[in-house]
Amino acid sequence: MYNHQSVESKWQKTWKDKDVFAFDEKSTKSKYYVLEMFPYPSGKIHAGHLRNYVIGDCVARYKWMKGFNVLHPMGFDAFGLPAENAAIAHNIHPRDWTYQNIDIMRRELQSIGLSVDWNRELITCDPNYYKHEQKFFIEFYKHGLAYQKEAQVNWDPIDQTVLANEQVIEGRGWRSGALVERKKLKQWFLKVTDFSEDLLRELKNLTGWDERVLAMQEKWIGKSEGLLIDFKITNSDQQIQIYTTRPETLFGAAFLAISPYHPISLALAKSDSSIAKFNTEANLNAVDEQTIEKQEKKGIKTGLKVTHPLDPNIELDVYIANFVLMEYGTGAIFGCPAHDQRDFDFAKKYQLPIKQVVDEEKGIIINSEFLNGLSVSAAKQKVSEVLAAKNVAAKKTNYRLRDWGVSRQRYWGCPIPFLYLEDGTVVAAEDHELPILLPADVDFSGKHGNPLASHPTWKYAKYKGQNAIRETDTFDTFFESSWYFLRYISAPKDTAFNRAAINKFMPVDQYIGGVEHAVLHLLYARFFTKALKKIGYLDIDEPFKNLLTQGMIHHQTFKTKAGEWLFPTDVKTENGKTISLKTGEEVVLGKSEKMSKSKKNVVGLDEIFETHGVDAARLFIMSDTPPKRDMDWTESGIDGARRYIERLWKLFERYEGTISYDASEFYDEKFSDRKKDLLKLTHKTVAAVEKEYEELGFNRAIAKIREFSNFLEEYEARDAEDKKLFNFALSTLALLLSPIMPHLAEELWMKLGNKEMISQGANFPSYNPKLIVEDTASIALQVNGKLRAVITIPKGFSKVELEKIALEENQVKKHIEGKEIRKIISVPDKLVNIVV
Ligand code: ANZ
Repeated sequence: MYNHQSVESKWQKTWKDKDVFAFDEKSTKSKYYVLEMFPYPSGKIHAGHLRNYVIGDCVARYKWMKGFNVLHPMGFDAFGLPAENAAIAHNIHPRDWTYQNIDIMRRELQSIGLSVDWNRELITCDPNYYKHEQKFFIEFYKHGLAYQKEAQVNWDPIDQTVLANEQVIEGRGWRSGALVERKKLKQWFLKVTDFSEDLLRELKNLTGWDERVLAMQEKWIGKSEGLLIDFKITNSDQQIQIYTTRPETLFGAAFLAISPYHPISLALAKSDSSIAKFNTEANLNAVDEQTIEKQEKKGIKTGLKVTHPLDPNIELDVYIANFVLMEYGTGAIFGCPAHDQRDFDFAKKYQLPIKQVVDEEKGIIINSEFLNGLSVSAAKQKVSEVLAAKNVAAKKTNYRLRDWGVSRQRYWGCPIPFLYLEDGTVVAAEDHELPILLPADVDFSGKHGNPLASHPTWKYAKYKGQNAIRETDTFDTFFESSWYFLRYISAPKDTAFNRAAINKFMPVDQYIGGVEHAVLHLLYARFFTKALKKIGYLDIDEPFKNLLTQGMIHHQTFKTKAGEWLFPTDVKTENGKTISLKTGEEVVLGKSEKMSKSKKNVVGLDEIFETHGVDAARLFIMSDTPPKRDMDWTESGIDGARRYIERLWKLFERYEGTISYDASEFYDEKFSDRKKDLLKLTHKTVAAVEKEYEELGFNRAIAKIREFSNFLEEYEARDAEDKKLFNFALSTLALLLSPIMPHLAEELWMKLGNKEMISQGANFPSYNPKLIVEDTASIALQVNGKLRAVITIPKGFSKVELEKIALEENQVKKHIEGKEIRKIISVPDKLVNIVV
C-alpha cells in the first residue's frame, strides 16, 4: 500500500525547506509567469479553488521541467465586505477575521503541494500594498483619469453600499440579494471610457484568450455606430436629440421616448404630479440593464409633440418611458415598433401604430417614401445624407462601456486619499500624509452605515494648516486586483514596483481563473495597465498573454423525501439503491449541478486528502475533462484515481538495478520487436504528452500516460537489456507524471535511485523524432511490371486491401482503362502488379 499521508507531507516539507520554487530574478533562462487568480480569504478552499490552482500548478511544474525560469506566486485579495459582515455578526475585527482566514487558507493551499514561491506572497489589506494605490489614484487624478461626479448609483440597502452595475444581478445585490435602489451620491470615477477604443481594438491581439471571454468583453464595451438625430418640438424652437443605429427605419417611427432622468422629464416633473410620480416609480425599479430589459415597458405622455425629420406632415407624441436609459446615447430614442421588441411591447400597450418598413426576407425598405426599394445599407446611407444636408443629424460612435465608479461606503477597503476643505474644495492628500491608514478602533455594530464616517476623530484632518475632512469612502476591491500581478514581480518598499523588472517579466504568460471574471476583473486589469502606462509608470499594453477560464465543478444532488438537501457523505449506494445513512430511508437522486453550499452537493477536501491523498484529488480533477469545460465530481472518479496510484506504486516495485535515462542511448536496430515496441511507445508517449501539456490538454495527456503504464504492466523484462529498457521507461513515466502528481512522482523518482528531486531541476524527457514516426511502407504500383505510382501507407495492409487501393489509384486506372484484368500480384508492404 502506498502511504500517501507520509509521502505527501514529506515532500511538501522538503520542497519548503529547500525553497525549490523560489523565483530567481537574476536567472538567464527564459522567464515564464504562471498566475492563478488569487483567492478571497473566505476561510476554506473549495473544489473550484482546487481545480484552479492545480491547473496552474501543472502548467508551472511542466514549464520548470522545460527549463524555464518560472514565476508562480500566490497572495490574498483581502479587502471586502464579508470581513465586515463577519465583524458585525461575530464581533471580531475585520482585520483579525481576514488574517485568521489567510492562515487557514495558506495552510490549505500549501497542502495541495503547489509549486508556489511563497516568499512573494502579498496581502492586499496590508498598508505596504495599498499605500501604492493611493499614490496611483492621486496620479490618475492629476492626469484627468480620476474624477468626482454626482451620480445615480445602485444602492444596496442591506449592505449599505454602492454597487457597480456588474454587482447587480437581476436587480439584486450580488452578495446581499437585496433589491437594489437608485440614489444620487458624489462618487469617484476612473475614466475607463478614455480607453474604450483601445480596450476593444487590442482584444484582437489577445490570441491566447478564451474566445468566450473575448466575446463577452467585446459585448461589454459595446461599440455601436449610429446617428444622432434632432427632432423639432412643435410650437417651439427646441429639439430632442435621439440616438439610433437604425436610421433606415425612420419612417416606421411611431413615437419618441425619453428617459425618466432626461432633463425634459425632470423639468416636467416639477409642474406635473403624475409625471413626477411616474419618474419616481421608474427610479425605484430601474437598476441594471437586465432588469430594465425584462420589466414591463411603461410610459407616460409628456404632451409634447415632435415633427418627423423626413416628413413635416408627420407628428409624433413624446413619452417618458421606463426602458430608455439616461446613461446611453442621448437618453432619448425614436420608437419603431415593427423592428424593435421593446418598442413593439410599448406600442401594444399604448395602441400605437406598428408599421413595417423593412422587408426582412428581401432585405429592402418598404412603406418609406423615397427610400422604397433600397437595401438596408443603402437606405442607412441615404437617410444619413439627407438629414446631414438639413443639418439635423450627425454620425456618432457610442460605447456601452461606462466609467468605473470606485467609491464604496465601507470600512474594510483602501481609503481614498482625498480631503474636503471648509470651502468645499476637494484636494489630494499631501505626500507626507501617505499612506492614509485605516483606523483600528471602529464601531461594527452595523447601525451607523460606514464606520469611517461615524468614527469620532479619524476624518478630521489638516491640509496645509486648514481644517479638512477626509474622504470616508474606500476603493472598490477590484482596485486591488487590478495590479497585484505587477507587485509579485518586484515589491520595493517605497514604490509600487520596479519598472525594469516589470519590463523583463511581464506579461503574465498564463493566467487562469473563473469565467465569472470575464468582464469585471479582466477588463479593469486591462484598463489599469493602460492607465498606468499613460501616467508614465509602465511600458506594457496588456497584462495577460494567455488566459484559461476553467469550467465549474458539478456534483450530484441528494434530497430526502421531505425535500431536505443531503451531503454526499450523508448517503450511501448499495445494490442500486441510495439511502440516507442517518435514517436508512431511500433518498431522491437529483441531477448533477454546480457545487453549492445551499444544495449541499459539496465535498470536504480535507477528508479526501486524508483518505485518498492530494495526488489522487489532483489526478482526478485533471483526468476526464478538459480544463475549460464543466466537470462532474464523483466518488467513483476519486476512488478510481486512488486505485491507479496504487497500480503505479506496484509497477515501480518491479524496478531493479541501475538506471540510465538518456533516450537515444538505447536504440539498436538489432533489438527484438518487443523491445523496439517498448522503446517506441516510450518515445511516442513523451511526444504526445508534451504536445498535450503545451496545449493544456491535461486530460488527454493523462490518457496517454495511462496507455503507457498499462503497456508497462504487461511488459515482461526477460534479460538484462530488457531490464535496462524497462527502467528507462519507468523513469520516463515518473517524469511525465510529475506535473499532475508531484508527490508520488518525487517518491517514485527516488525509488529509481535518483539523488536529486525532480523539482530540483530534472528536465522533461526528450524523445527521438525518428522513433515516433508511424510505421509506413512505400508501395510500388505497377501495371504489366511497369512502375506507375508509389504510395505511402501504414504498414500491414492485407493483399486484398492492397489490391483495392491500387485499383483506385489514378495513374493505375489510366493504364488499365478498358482492358481486362488478367491477374494481380500483391506483396504486402512492397508492391502491387496488375497484369492486363
Ligand atoms: C431606432 C430603432 C429601430 C432602433 C429599430 C433599434 C431598432 P445599440 O446597438 O446597442 O447601440 N437606444 C438608443 N439609446 C437608448 C437608450 N438611452 N436607452 C434605450 N435604448 C436606446 O442600440 C442602439 C439602439 O438602442 C438604438 O437604435 C435605439 O433604438 C436604442 F428597428 O433606434 B434604435
